[in-house]
Amino acid sequence: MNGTLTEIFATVVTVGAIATATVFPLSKKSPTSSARVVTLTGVGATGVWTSEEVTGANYWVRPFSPARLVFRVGEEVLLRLRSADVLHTFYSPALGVGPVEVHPGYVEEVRVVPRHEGVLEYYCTTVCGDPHFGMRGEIVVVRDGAANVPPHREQGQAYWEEKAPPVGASLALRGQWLFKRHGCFNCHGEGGKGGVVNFNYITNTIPAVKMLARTMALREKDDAKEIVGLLERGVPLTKGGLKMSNANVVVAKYDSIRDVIRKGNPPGKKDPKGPNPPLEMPAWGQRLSERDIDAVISYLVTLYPWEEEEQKEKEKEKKEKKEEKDETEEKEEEPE
Ligand code: HEC
Ligand SMILES: [Cu+2]
Repeated sequence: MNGTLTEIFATVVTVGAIATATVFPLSKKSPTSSARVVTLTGVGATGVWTSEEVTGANYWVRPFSPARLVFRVGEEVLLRLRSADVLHTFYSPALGVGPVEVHPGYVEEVRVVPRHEGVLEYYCTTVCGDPHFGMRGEIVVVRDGAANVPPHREQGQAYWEEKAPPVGASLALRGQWLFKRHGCFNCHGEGGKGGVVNFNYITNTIPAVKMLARTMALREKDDAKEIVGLLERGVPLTKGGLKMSNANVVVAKYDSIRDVIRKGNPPGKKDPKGPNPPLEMPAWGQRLSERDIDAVISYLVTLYPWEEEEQKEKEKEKKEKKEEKDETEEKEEEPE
């Protein structure tokens, strides 16, 4: 596999238009003298795009650090995309590039001229192995003459090597491990807290799955406990088997959530004419057993912040009551 790296030759890609950058189709004679050449190599083994040189000799020897790219507004950059191992897809809708398939042994070239300052994310969008879901990076675009502040990106932990909990651990604990092990947190945030931006996605950020209890129509902590207990014992959830009064709704929601996890779900677009959001809920049916899917659901249901939400609810009620009172007082003051 590494031998192919010595036979690299260029291909030409023409990519479509653009949000913040201009992309030129390439002539065979590239690069032009003015463009700055930036090479990004996809490394599937550790899930990074790196600007270090990857060769057959060093591929197995050390991990490569994620690229820290800074472009300047108006600067012409020739992006050279390579793969060190397997097929990757480079996609940066924020930069107006891709998806571009990057096969090992080939170089894909894309010319970009950033038009605005900002932080532009890029991804691999072909599932290229367990580390795939951490395979993303940022390009910081700065004004010409601005200080060179590269993005600060920690080398991600090797989440796919996370040790499984001991035999006999609870189902929810297994779910917590699976959430980490399969890199779900890369899209849903640590502890499922959400906030991960998805370009041109209908709600801008990916759902906070720690709120799954609410999505499942669970109304109180005891309902959540009941569900987690039944799943732990492997009792199939049926509306007849649940104590809660809205059991039929809960069971329907549970079934549809299982389906989303099994089969995935394409993300809705905010602007229908815009690019596809880069982060898409994958189908896990091949990689998670039915029991594992229950494990993940158990874990997510235990994350719901009941006390916090109750407090918020109370404050909301108080505020509403106060507003009502103020309104009636105002009316009384009004002269007839
Ligand atoms: C590449 C990003 C990505 C990864 C990795 C990912 N998800 Fe998702 N997930 C999404 C997106 C985007 C959605 C919303 C899809 C939509 O708009 O319907 C979603 C939706 C969901 C939902 C439904 C949430 C709701 O409120 O309706 C659940 C549950 C879920 N994911 C669980 C998981 C689990 C468990 C894993 C890991 C095994 C995982 N996801 C990995 C992107 C991801
Ligand atoms: Cu990938």
